[in-house]
Amino acid sequence: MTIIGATSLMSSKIELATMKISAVRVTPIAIKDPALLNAAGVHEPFGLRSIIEVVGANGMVGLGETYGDAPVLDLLTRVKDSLVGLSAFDLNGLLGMVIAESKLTKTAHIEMELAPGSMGDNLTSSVFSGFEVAFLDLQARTLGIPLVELLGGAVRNKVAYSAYLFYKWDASVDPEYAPDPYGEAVNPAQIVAQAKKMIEQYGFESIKLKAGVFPPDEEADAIKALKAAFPNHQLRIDPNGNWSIPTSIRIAKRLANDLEYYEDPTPGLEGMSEVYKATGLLQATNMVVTSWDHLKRSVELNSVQIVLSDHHYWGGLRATQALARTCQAFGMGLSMHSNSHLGISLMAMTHLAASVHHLTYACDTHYPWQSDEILVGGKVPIVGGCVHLTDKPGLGVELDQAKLADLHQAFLTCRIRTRNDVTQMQKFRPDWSTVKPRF
Ligand code: GKR
Ligand code: MG
Repeated sequence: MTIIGATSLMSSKIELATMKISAVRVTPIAIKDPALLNAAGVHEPFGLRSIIEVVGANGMVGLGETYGDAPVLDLLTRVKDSLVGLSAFDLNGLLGMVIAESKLTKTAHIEMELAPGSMGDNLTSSVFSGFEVAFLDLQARTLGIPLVELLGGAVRNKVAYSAYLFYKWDASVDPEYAPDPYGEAVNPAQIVAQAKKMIEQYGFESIKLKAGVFPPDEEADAIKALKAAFPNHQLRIDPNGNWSIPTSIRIAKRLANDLEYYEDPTPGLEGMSEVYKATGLLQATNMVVTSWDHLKRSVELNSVQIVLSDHHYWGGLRATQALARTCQAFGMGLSMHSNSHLGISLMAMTHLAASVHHLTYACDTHYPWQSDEILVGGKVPIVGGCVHLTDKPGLGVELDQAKLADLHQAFLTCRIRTRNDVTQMQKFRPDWSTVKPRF
């Protein structure tokens, strides 16, 4: 009996060790996006994502999601076939292949910021992270365990997200935008109405206002109005580096007692450091610390006290765990950034956040702004402001192939190939240009 048990254990070990990738599919999709305003301009009517399916020799499929902009899609597409034959457990082999292929890439460096926080220099990480999540999902499905177990296990069984408010136009501004339930938000009263609607539906307990759009005092008035309407919620404001140092210091003084943290008020590590010295208000970033080099310099200058992690550009789930440890070592807090995304990314963010003790802030998510989904059963539920983990294997979600095909068709017919909020704004305001900081 013992001998049979040992033999079958050994053979299943061998099966796992030789569990090869038999196919990899990368499908670009376009998802409807509302006219959300930011420092760069306005969101286009579609956001781009890449959906990754990694098929194992056991027939199981691991899922991943990452950016869908042309440089990312190009590198994903060029790497994917070289992964066939690799062990689903060989994440270092995967990294080596992505790095090798990216060295052959001649992507022109993007000088202009196309959207706030768009990181042209994090291409390799954005591609690796999409595959890494799919590999980990396949590993976990093969083992019959939730993905979080591969990250060391869950330290919490639900992950809190924040209500991510945007100034926005009504869809009627252009027939290309699909109608959305929120309508226009261009003043404090409409921002409060947006928050009420979102919080009523999802139960969020923290609120983030995307700022850098209207004159800073009007945006500070919106925070004051939110504080009056939601006295017990944590509040954040994020002008995406669109305020000068004096403006940032002045607004910090107005909002000192209202904010949980001040996110990217002004450009650059040096600028952020000056604002912190003058105000003492905790500062967070997803713009000035997006690599290990930046982190080192930020520690030297004390520019930011909270890093917004994002596995899509920090190099995957495991690299983001390392970032968490590093932040902890330097006494820095950790939160989480997002860009327009669907449920596979949301679940990857959730499994990651559930595994990190140090992640004590509610995470950002654009998910309430997305009406499209490619998952069986539709959208991932957000209840009481949280996404709950389940005991389903892997990420815990399944792909609906018919919905994937529809959104791939949307990609084929939409004109967008790389996100550009600046040129989209120029459609409405021909004289619009990138000025940083604008206020
Ligand atoms: O979706 O407009 C947006 C955001 O401004 C996004 O581009 C940022 O990367 O959400 C991000 C942020 O926190 O800066
Ligand atoms: Mg930000």
